Amino acid sequence: MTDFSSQEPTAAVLQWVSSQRAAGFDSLALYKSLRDSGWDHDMACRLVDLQPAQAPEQASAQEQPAEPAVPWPQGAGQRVQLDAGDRPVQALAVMREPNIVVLANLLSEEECDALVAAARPRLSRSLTVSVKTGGEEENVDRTSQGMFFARGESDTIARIEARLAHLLNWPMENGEGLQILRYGPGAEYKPHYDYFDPKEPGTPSILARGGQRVATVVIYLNEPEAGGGTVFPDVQFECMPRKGHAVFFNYSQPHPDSRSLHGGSPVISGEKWIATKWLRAHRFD
Ligand code: PD2
Ligand code: ZN
Repeated sequence: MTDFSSQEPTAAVLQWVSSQRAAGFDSLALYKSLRDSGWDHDMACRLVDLQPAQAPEQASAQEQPAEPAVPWPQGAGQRVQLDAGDRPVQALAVMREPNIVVLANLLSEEECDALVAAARPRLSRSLTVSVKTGGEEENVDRTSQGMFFARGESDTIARIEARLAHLLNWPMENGEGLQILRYGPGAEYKPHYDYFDPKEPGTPSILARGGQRVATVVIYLNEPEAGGGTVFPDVQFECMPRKGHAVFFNYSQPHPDSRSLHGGSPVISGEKWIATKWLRAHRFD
């Protein structure tokens, strides 16, 4: 758990508060984002000019008492066949701490091909969300090309999103739009965490829209000839890409204790296409 209660506000957080005010966020919205990124009640009130009694003393995401609910493929670890609504999906492997499920047949071959065909003309060098600024930037650790679909952009995308919501028991509205990535030979995505680091200055503005990421689904849209597995270095686990299969993992705390460190190994030959779905704690509009 991150505890900033003993910290004095940095110039970065003061600057963030004034930029968010300029963008139209009110004190209570800013208070909530600050609490979610680890500031205590009194300091969050001070930073947004509220009297302590004016803000509902809301627990930060990190302080919530019981383990918060996170997405999970319903039935994984108890049976192979899972109910994804419109399609049977299989849970082939289940690991705990980190919480990983390898899913078979999440997408049909036709759905994989349709996503690749729709994404191909819209690819550009991949950007990642910067927790320093809250904006987007090129990342040397990520040498792929990518694009985002809007949620529900086509019938195929809406069907896949409804399937994921059913399977994972998580509202469709809490999902980011599907991201498509293409890796050529030598391209990789070095190990990283998908959650936003609560200590970074740009994180509160990212969390203002949908809260933390709590789970990831990496869906394989094709099979590279060699390389390109998804690796979890903390447990030396690697999931190899198989068309239509996926690897799911969740992280209930935005902390390395989740052991959710993961990366995309270099493609050795052929190319690798994936669709990534990130799930947020709250509605993402
Ligand atoms: O391509 C992958 O296997 C991979 C690895 C790590 C994708 C992501 N992260 C991601 O999209 O977050
Ligand atoms: Zn990732």
